Amino acid sequence: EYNIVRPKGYTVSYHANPDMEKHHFGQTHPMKPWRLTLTKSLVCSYGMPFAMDNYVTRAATYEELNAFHANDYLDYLGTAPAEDQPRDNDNNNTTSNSAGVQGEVRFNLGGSDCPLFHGLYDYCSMSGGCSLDAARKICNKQSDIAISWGGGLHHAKKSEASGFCYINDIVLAILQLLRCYPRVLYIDIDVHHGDGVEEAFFSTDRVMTVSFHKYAPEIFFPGTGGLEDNGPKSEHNPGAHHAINVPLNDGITDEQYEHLFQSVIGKVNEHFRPSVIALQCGADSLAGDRLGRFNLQVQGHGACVAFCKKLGLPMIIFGGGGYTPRNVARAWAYETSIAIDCQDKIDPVIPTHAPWREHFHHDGALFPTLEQILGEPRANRNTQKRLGEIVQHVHEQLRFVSH
Ligand code: ZLM
Ligand code: CA
Ligand code: ZN
Repeated sequence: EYNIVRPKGYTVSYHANPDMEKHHFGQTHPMKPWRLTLTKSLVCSYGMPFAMDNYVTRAATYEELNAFHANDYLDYLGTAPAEDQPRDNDNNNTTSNSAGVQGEVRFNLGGSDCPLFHGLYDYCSMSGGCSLDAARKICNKQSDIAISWGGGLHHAKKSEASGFCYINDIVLAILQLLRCYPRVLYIDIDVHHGDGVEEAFFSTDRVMTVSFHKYAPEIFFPGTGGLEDNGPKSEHNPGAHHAINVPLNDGITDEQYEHLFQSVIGKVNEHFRPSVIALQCGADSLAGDRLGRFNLQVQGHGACVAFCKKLGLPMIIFGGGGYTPRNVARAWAYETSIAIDCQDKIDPVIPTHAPWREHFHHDGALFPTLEQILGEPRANRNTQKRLGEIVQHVHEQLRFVSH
C-alpha cells in the first residue's frame, strides 16, 4: 500500500521492549509509558518496520546499570515492589520502616515526580536495555541510525532519581559509544534541560552536550542550563566549554527554532568534529504539550532530526519527555520516517486502519496546524535580538573547542 522500502546504503534499527509500555507511574501522573504503544502502532500503520531492523531488547543487567549508577542506589531501586507483587490493602507504600524513608529521601524516590510504583526496577532496566542495545549496534557497525523511543531519561543522576527519570539510559549508551568512538555529540531537544547527561560528562572533552530548553529558574524544572553555564572552568578541566546551553522562553516557533538549531549544531559540528551523535528527541517541546511551553510543530521538531541525519554520522535517537500522547506518537512516527528516508512517501492523513485512530483528533492529520492543536497559539516571548545573542555566545564558546 505504501511504498516503504529499506533506505539505500545505510541501516536503521528500532529497539523496543513492549513490556515497558505496561507500566504506569500512577493514574494522573503525566509520564505515560503507554505513549510508546501509540508510537509503535503508528509506525506499524505506515509500514515502516519493513524498512528497519527491529529488535525486541532485553532488560539491562545490574552490572550494566552499575556502569553509571551507584550500588546503594540500584539496591534501593530494587526494593520497589515487584510488578506481580500484590498491593498491601491499606498501605501500598514502602515507607513503613525508617530505612525506607531514609532511602527515599536520600535518593529522591517516592515523591510525586518519582514515585515508587510496581515493577519500577523492571521498567528502568528495560529502558536502559533499549538504549544500550542501540549503542551496541552502532558500535558494531550493524546499524547507522538506531532508535530507542523508550529511552531519553536525561535527568537521572548517579545516585538520585529526578524529574520522572530513575536510570540515565543516555549516559549508559554514551559510555558504551566512548569505547569505540573518540568523540560523542549529545543533543537534547526536550523542553527541559538535559542536566543529568551534562553533569555526567562535565569533566571530559570527549563528550560535548548541547541542550535547548525552556529556562526560567525557580519556576521551570530543573532550573539549570543558563547561557553562561558551559562546564566547570575551575582547575584544569578538559570538559570546560564542552557544555552548551540554549535557554529559551515560552512560545518559540518552528521557524526560529530551526534557524537556531542549524546555526548552533552546524558550528558545533565544525569545531567539535564528533564521531557519533546521540540525539534526545523529547516531544514535550511540541505545541500543546501538557507540561511544555513551546509552539513547535511536528515538522519543526522533525527538522532537527533531518538536520542531524544530513551530517552523515552514526546516530542514536532517544525518546524523552512528551505528555500529550497523540502528539508524541505523531512526532516520533514522523521522525522514524525521516530516519528511513520515507518522509515524503507517508500519507499526511493517518491511515484509517490505524488502531487508536480515534486518539488522533483533527481528522487524523499527521501535521495538525497550531490552530488545530491549541485553538489560540501561546504568545511567543523569544525576540530575534535575544536569539542572536545566544548564537553569538555559542560561537564564542566554540573558539575554545577545536579537535
Ligand atoms: N511537583 N501527578 C520532566 C520532569 C519535570 C518539581 C513541582 C509535583 C510536574 C508534575 C506528578 C499526579 C523530562 C517539578 C511539581 C506536582 C515538585 C514537573 C504527579 C503534575 C503531576 O499530576 C501530577 C498526582 C506530577 C508532576 C505535574 N513535575 C510538572 N513538572 C517537574 C519535573 C522530565 O521530560 O525532561 C524527561 C522525561 N518537577 O517542577 C516540583 C518541583 C513536585
Ligand atoms: Ca533540552
Ligand atoms: Zn522534558
